[in-house]
Amino acid sequence: MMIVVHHLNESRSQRVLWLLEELGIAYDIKRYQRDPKTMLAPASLRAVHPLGKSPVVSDGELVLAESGAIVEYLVERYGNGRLIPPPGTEERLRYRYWLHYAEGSAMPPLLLKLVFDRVESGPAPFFLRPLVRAIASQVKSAFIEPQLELHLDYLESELGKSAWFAGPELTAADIQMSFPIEAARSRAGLAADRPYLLAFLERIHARPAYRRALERGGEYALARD
Ligand SMILES: N[C@@H](CCC(=O)N[C@@H](CS)C(=O)NCC(=O)O)C(=O)O
Repeated sequence: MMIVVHHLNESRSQRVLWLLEELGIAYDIKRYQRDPKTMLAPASLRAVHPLGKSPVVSDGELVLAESGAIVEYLVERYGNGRLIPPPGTEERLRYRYWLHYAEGSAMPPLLLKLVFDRVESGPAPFFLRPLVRAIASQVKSAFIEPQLELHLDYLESELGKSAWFAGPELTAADIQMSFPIEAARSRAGLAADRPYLLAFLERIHARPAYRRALERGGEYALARD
């Protein structure tokens, strides 16, 4: 029985491919293409999971969604202790923290940024356009951008303390954290004053397993330097 990754182009499922490559697990990819206008996943993904969001992984009869849950499942079921700190250690707590933080705390302001950038530059009836733009720009500068700065400053200082998020070794929490950091670079820009974040991206992008996952996954502009 083969693991199948239901993979949407330019999406969070890229990091599941990376994890599978790091663990050396065989898998198949079923591809889904975003609608170029709305960027939404095709309806066919809803046949696999009711939300129709990527990643979804099937392993025999089991169908799993939500990238954090998928990462935990794969590491527990197939990892043999790899990519996870030993139980009872401080690193294990940090591992769990970052695994949750990536989707629970880092992604919401990044998603808001994406949405409000689109509202700001998207179509609107001409008589409303100045108003729509002013509101979007106000929400961004008063709320979204300061929140993003807060998170990026925090991540920068955390990576200044240890090489990887949970400690001195790469863990699956780094794989989970890669998406918000790649998205931050592409949506908000990471300047030279965030050297630890930039070095993190360079280090992960140089890993053979990351490169193999990119080759198999295809289109993923977020990794482009
Ligand atoms: N928190 C979920 C988010 C899933 C999610 O929103 N996936 C995006 C891809 S990055 C998606 O499928 N978007 C297309 C859509 O919503 O139709 C996870 O980590 O799995």
